[in-house]
Amino acid sequence: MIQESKPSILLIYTGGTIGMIKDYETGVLKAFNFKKLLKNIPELQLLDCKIDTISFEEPIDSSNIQIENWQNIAIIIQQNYDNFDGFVVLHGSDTMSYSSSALSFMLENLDKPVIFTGSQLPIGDLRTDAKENLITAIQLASLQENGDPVFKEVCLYFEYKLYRGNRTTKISAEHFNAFASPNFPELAESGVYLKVNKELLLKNKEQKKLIVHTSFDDNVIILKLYPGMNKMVFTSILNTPNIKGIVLETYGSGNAPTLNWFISELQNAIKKNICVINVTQCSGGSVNMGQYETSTQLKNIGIISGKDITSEAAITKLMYLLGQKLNCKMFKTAFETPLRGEML
Ligand code: ASN
Repeated sequence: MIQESKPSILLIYTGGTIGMIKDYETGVLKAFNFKKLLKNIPELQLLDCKIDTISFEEPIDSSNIQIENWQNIAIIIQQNYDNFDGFVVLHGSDTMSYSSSALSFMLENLDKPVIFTGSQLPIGDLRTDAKENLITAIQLASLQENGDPVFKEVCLYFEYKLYRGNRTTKISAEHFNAFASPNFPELAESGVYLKVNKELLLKNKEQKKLIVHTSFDDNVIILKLYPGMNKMVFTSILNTPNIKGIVLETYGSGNAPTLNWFISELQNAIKKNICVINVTQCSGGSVNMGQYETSTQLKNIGIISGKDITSEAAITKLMYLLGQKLNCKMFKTAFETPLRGEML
């Protein structure tokens, strides 16, 4: 009889509340060495998989996350890709949606799960949400069908739900249910059974080889419109030295002021090859330029539609595509095309 080997999972610890401890002098939560903490979670021994861990040399609060950290995670996955069946990235919740979006663009042709998780309370806390998040994330990363991983994309698991990472946004600083995926249903739900919505999953049908893109361009900005924004402020932001891309958070279905100075400043930016992406500041729904008079000019001057993308996915996709050095026309087509299931 052939013995099926257990799935092997690599836990990548970057930091975040999950592994923090309280500094009793100041009362402040600080990142801690996770390998030591892992020894205190006996439940992990009971899981039907082999687990290895790797930790950032200096774990960080995710508010300190930088492009170099994303590159570091991508390289760890690349270097260990053939030796593991799945990857669980332990990460602070504050910027987890940005990081899971960034990694989704960095990892092309993924055919293994990369699941981000973390917690709202440290794993050592009596009422912690960390254990459930960690254990179920590992179980989901180990799920296989005929020896093939079920999830072949970058996901985010939190409070009983597995989401497509680049569709998520953090919605609460205090609820255990801290994330939402307003424009895309969850990929799986954990109850008495693990219920997987198979029809929603990304597939690597042609079984192409993993490509890791680590070149990101950080000459970008997210600019949220608000009534009362004056010309000086708007113009100076658009003229930031070296700026190459702007995610413009507009109203409703992609609407903005029709003021002459506003439109002509945007037009000047586009003439200077600055890519301007229209995303909605609503938490759900899509940009639809041309639906209202207040978005028609934006469409006509060549603003790129972010459709139903989140701001987190838009800014990371922008950094990724600028890193690919596409010409302006190709850039627009590429941005408006779903690359990793991040938009319609
Ligand atoms: N500040 C923490 C972080 O993002 C919050 C958390 O993990 N819940 O690293």
